[in-house]
This record gives sequence, C-alpha cells and structure tokens, in this order.
Amino acid sequence: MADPRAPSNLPPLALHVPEPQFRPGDAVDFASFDRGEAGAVARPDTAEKADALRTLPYALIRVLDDEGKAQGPWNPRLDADRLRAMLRHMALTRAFDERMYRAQRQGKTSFYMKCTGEEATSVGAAHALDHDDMCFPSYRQQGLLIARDWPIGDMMCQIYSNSGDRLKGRQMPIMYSARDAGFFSISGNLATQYPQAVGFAMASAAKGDSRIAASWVGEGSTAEGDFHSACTFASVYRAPVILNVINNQWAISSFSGFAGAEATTFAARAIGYGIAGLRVDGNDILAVYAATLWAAERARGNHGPTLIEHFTYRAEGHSTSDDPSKYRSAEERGKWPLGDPVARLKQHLIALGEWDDARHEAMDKELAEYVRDEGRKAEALGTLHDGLSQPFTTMFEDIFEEQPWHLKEQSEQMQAERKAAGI
Ligand SMILES: Cc1ncc(C[n+]2csc(CCOP(=O)(O)OP(=O)(O)O)c2C)c(N)n1
Ligand SMILES: [Mg+2]
Repeated sequence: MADPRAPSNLPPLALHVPEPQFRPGDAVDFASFDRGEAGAVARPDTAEKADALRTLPYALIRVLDDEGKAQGPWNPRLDADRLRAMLRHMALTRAFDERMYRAQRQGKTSFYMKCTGEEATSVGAAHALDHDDMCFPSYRQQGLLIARDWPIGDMMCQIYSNSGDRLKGRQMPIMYSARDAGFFSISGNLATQYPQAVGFAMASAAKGDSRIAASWVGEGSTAEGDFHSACTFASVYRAPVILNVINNQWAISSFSGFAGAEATTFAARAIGYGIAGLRVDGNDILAVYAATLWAAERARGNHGPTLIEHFTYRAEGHSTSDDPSKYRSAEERGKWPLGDPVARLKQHLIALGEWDDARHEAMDKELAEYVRDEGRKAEALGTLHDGLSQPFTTMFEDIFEEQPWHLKEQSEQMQAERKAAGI
C-alpha cells in the first residue's frame, strides 16, 4: 500500500482566503465596479416565470441618473408629495440616528446602531408596501418604523429601557417590537427572521388572507443556514414574501467576500431556489420602491417570492461598539459610486422644481428640534444614568400566561440571593 505521507507529484492545493480591496490607509478607487446605466434594465411582467428572469440578479436596477433625473421602465412615477414624504422619512431616520448615537456616547444607553447611508432600503420599501403587510426586520431597519409614522419617543424609551419602555427592559437597545406597526420583534440571532417571515407568508396564504410578508437580512447573514432553509420553504410553497438582502459590503469587520460576494451576486442566490431575484441600487430610493412594488405585486398575484439584493454601503461603524478605522479605508464612504440616498432624492426633487436648498435646510432644522424635544421627554422617563427602571422582581414574568413552577423557583432564588448580598 502506498505511504499516504509520501511526497505527491500532483500540484499542491491552495486555499483561497478572501481579502477586501482596501484596508486602512489605502487609496480607494471603485473604477472596477460596473454600476450600469440608470434606466437600462428591462422591467418584466410580475407574473413572469422565475427561469425567464435569470439575467436580472446580475444587473443593477437604477432609476436616478447622475443629474437626478428618473429614467427607464422602473421609474415608479411618484408624485411630488410622496417624494417629499420619503425624503422627510429618510432625513428623520438620519436625525434620530445622530441623536441616539450621541446619547450612547453620553452614557445614556449602552448600545446603538445607525443605518446611515442605507435609509432608502427601508424607507423606500415601507412606502411601497401596504401598511398592514408584515415586516420581519433586522436591527438596521429603523427606517421602517419611522416611515410607518411610529412615534420616535416610543423607540427612544426602548433604547433607554426606561419606565416608558413597553418591552420592560427585556430587549437589547434598538431591538424594537411594534405589533401595531406590523413590525416583528427584532432578534439578535442573525437571520432567524427569514424563516419566520416565510412562515407568516405561508400561513397568510393558507388562510386565504391578503397580507404579504417582507424580511431583511444583511449580506453577511446570508451565510447562516436559516437564510437557505427560508429560501427553500419560500420556493416550495410559493410563499407571498419579499426577501431583502441588504448588501452594505460589511458584516462588522468581515467584508462581503466572506459571505460569497467574490463568486457571484447575492441576488443570484435566487436562481438556485427557482425564485425571482432582483438586484437594485440601494441608494436610489426610486429603484428600491419600484423593486419592492414589483415583488409585492408578484406575491399578491400568487406568483411567488422575490429575493431583492439592495446594493448599498454601511457609511458608519457597525454599532457603537465598533471602530471601522481598524479594518477598512476611511476613503470608501466618500468614494462610494452610488452616492448618498438623501442627497440623491433631494437632487431629484430640486431637478423637478419641487424642492430647494432653503426648504431642505429648514426641514433638517425642524427635524433636529423635533428629535431633541422627543429625546428630552424620553430621557425624563429614565436613562442608563438612573439605573434600572424595571424592577428585578418582574424579570421572570410575562413569558408564559401562567408562571410555571421552575420560573417561580428561579425568581425566588434570585431574590433571596440579592437580599443575602445586600443588593
Ligand atoms: C447567529 C449569529 N452569529 C453571529 C452574531 C454576531 N453578529 C452580530 S451582527 C454581525 C454581522 C452581521 O452582518 P450583516 O449580516 O452583513 O448585517 P449588517 O450589520 O451589515 O447590517 C455578527 C457577526 C449574531 N448576532 N448572531
Ligand atoms: Mg452587512
């Protein structure tokens, strides 16, 4: 028998380990990125069979061109009032993020996550969905709640885990839950919301209801098994669901290559499951709106699910616990070839003669004051500086309708130990 340790005359194998294009200190040039032309991608019928849509996951649906003009068949032709409402929701999301980021730096909360640069992906989707369609978000979709006009004061109380927090301090800051806004509780376990959304959509179809579901994951999270089982179920049962992948290029300090971006697009995952896949410019709110509307119409017509990759850029750190200067070039944000979603919609409205710099400035000022006032009201109900607002004794409550014996026992033990420790 041949000695397995004997030197082989075959060429040595080499393991490929992805490496991002740019690291701290590198000059950034995105010239190799092909963004295509605004208006160039055809818009198929929403009832089209998935195998006739196979080129779409490799294209990039764009509506707004560099002059801020809306181009091509995906132009949703929205009226100026709707465009201004979307601009306002994106600007409010950004103002809210700014305020809460600073609140974390002031020690008022332990944690915050911004969605700067990605506002269009949730605000655009919220405007295209019906108000009662069910959303299964990740932690970076605060724009959904804001675009559904959910009170920002309620979101702030959740972040502060204060006496106004409906969730009684039992969720991490920013892990909102708002049944009345059709916003499913956020889970820190990545991608769990995907099978939940598909399950909701299947149930909705099985009951003959008319509500569809939509879910969002980051591109990094598509490497989770839950992403793939959700796609299988969605395909098999033709679930009325929109599966959004927010490709913001980074998963904390891992670049998108570690989730498979070097080999193909995230939208192209759809092909293997036999579902429709679209790839859109995620910084172009008109493209996001149009793609969501297309997918919603497809789902409502019982033609099945759609996977939408939103190509965007995480302009800031992953969270307040992150320092992106340690792993990526600071130049990336400024050189991003698809610009900024707020600036692009503003430019579009100005090009239409429906907006101007003075109005934009006044809106930003008004929103900053609104966020500050709501912030003061929320802070009056407690922040991290004030310690716990929710009594310890309630920690084991509200899990079951009737508290089972083992939780009762654990609660009593905790209270006895705290008493013994003099806390
Ligand atoms: C199952 C699981 N694995 C790992 C983590 C830790 N974690 C939290 S966020 C994150 C990165 C996710 O990146 P991505 O999916 O691209 O979303 P983004 O933060 O870019 O929006 C990781 C690894 C987690 N919360 N859950
Ligand atoms: Mg990401």
